Amino acid sequence: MSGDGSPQDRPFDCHDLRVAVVAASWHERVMTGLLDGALDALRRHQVESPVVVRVPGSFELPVVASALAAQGFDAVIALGVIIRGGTPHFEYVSSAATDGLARVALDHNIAIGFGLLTCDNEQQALDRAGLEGSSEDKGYEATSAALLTAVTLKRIRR
Ligand code: DLZ
Repeated sequence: MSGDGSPQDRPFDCHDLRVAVVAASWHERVMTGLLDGALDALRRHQVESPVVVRVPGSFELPVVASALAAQGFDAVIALGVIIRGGTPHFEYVSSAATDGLARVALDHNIAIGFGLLTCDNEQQALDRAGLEGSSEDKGYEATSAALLTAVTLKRIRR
């Protein structure tokens, strides 16, 4: 939980939502924290049988999120960690993943959980990963924000 008193801190009933998680595989220790946080949020919001799909890297998140969105999921939670290196690669992968996920949300009119960490170093990522000693849990936060969005979209469509 974020612990900052935001609406995301109070779980609400999402048992009727179909939710998928797509998770990159780089920086596995951080990813374990993000994935645990996301699954914890889904459990607390009573989401049943979430589908979890792993992809190689964050660059691959949007295309798989798009395929999941096309399958009729109410929300897709995207998790990844990109750490700055010595080349412009960081910018390219970060932009492609961020822009791609935003496009999936708008093209499919679906809630996308934006659980993508873009950090200067591993410590920044660990601080946000919801692990023991972390100050933030971005996997939980991104998931509860997506669930809130999915519930809102359902209400608007009714
Ligand atoms: C190649 C690459 C690099 C250098 N760094 C990361 C990273 O920090 N985080 C991440 O999720 N993925 C990284 N990748 C892999 C790319 O996202 C992608 O999987 C490959 O370029 C293959 O398409």
